[in-house]
Amino acid sequence: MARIDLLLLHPPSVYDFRQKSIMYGPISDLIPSSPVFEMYPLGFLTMTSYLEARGFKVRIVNLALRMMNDLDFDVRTFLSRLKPHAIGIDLHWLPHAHGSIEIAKLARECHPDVPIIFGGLSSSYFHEELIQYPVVDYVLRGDAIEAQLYALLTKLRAGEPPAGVPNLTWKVDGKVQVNPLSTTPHPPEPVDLNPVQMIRMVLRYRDLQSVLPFNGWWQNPITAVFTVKGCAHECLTCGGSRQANRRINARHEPTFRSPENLVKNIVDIGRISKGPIFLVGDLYQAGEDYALETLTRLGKATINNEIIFEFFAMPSLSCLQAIDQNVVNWSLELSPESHSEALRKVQNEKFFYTNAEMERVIAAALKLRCHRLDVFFMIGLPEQTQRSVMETIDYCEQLFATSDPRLSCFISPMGPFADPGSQCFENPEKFGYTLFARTLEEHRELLVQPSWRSILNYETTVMSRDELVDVTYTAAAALNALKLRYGRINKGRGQAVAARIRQAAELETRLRLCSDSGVALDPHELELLRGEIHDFSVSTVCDKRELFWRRHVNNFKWLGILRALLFRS
Ligand code: B12
Ligand code: SF4
Repeated sequence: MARIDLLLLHPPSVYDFRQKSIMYGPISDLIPSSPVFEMYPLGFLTMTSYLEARGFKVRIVNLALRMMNDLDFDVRTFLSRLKPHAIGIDLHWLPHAHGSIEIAKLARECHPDVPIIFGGLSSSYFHEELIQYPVVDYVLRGDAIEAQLYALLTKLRAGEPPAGVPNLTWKVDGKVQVNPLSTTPHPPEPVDLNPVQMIRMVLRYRDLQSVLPFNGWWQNPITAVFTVKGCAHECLTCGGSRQANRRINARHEPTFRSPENLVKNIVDIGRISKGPIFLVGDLYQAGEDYALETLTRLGKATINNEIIFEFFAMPSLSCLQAIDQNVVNWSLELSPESHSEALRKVQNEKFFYTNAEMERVIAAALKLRCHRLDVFFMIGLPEQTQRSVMETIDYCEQLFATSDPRLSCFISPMGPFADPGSQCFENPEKFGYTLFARTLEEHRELLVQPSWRSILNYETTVMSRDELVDVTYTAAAALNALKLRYGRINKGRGQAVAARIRQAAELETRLRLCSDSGVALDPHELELLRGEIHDFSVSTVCDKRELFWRRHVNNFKWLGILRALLFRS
């Protein structure tokens, strides 16, 4: 069996979701994952690239996806067949609070002497609580820890104590040690993400299933390329905002990838995949010169993949033209969060833009070659009422009426959790939030509640958890009806979504009544809900397929893959 120096495991949100009767709700409808949150962090790929380039053998296993795709997949049996020297588990997104610890327990059972390392944003935030779990040996804090992980693995291999490894929280004889955060955790050039390493990994371990990022990726092979570590913005609800990054990662300013390195990464992906490439982070955050240099390089590289740009602030019209001149196939994502300018201002005061400014950008993009323009709205904002949410849907109608079918709108609740480290989590009273969980353990308990209403870790002073749930389904049904009317979705799909929303809302109401009256749900219904992740929690605010781009008959460039394997590191 091929050597494994580091086994990277991605847990499901809840272990074992296949045995539990939980209605997760539409908490993942606007991302490719299901409510199991089976997508592993991009950082798995950067860590792999860094370590493999230095002689370590890394294997990624997406346990969440394996469990979803094969109901008989037994985690214990699978893990016990492997012989790793170290195990890494991500607790990056807080919704993995339950699954990550449970997977660590299984890993410990199978490999009592193998060190278990946790990492990711939520691990960093909760490091002092996390290290108290007996199954957690090390927590690596920070958002750019490739070098520190390499140092830790090297020490472990040599049998030396990791006293000098920056960013590490660990234990000596049960006593917690918190090594200081590195003063240079922010390499000017964030570590590359080499897609060829993934193919090598598949061949080395003869296991494709474990490396796939989410259910359906093979048919919709979207890839993401990050442009930045950290963020310049201060959105109140975001755990990756500037002040959250300061607090958790000691990252005071965002660090941008060089245009050269960024475009190289896009070109590398374009050589092997025809799928869309999502540029994570607003290119114009680093200034117009940075964006223009990136776009000029992209223009010279002649990429045919669809490139998806997101804007956090509204770009100038010349920015849009620069995209159009240099990128053949492009799409745009905007997240105004609400139609209400007042609410938008509360959410992100510094980079506020008006509806009129956004509408000018929309009109200009649609006059150019922009293939698709998605506008995202959110439920659960500070000061947002039920009425305001429904007015957002009215605004969507306005956008539909004045734009062509390349524009679509989406709305979803902030969920399941308000992000730790965000301002609304750190100062809930100030921003009108009530939190139902603060610690890691409290979040673990929330995750196994029977319905998403009681899983939400927050409500606002103007919308209770019940109201957040109710308005989500009402708004989703109204938006879906608009999409049908304005031809954004075909009749069959639109009607199916409407039926799913009705069914989900009815079940949620029954669960609520049972919970409020202390009566158990009908055993037959409980059994129907056991292991259920699709019928009541997927495509219940929009059809999941609306998220994906057009497919190719053949999504991959096999010759390019072969060439990359033969000639590149
Ligand atoms: C891009 C992005 C996404 C992409 C996913 C990309 C991906 N596969 O990683 C999409 C849009 C799909 C997404 C979805 C979600 N996201 Co998101 N996302 C981001 C964003 C904007 C950037 C993250 C990024 O590019 N990181 C760069 C990569 C290279 O680094 P990394 O993955 O973080 O990995 C490094 C470290 O974290 C660490 N690390 C990570 N894992 C491990 C494991 C071990 C063992 C070790 C040692 C280290 C380690 O080391 C890595 C290398 O240095 C951040 C906001 C921000 N400004 O950071 C939000 C953010 C991370 N997302 C967040 C959330 C809540 C979600 C969702 C739960 C939202 C939802 N309900 O749908 C889902 C979960 C998806 C899933 N797992 O299935 C929150 C997390 C808050 C929290 N503490 O829980 C953030 C902070 C802000 C936000 N609200 O969007 N997201
Ligand atoms: S939500 Fe706001 S703060 Fe968070 S990553 Fe996006 S722009 Fe930055």
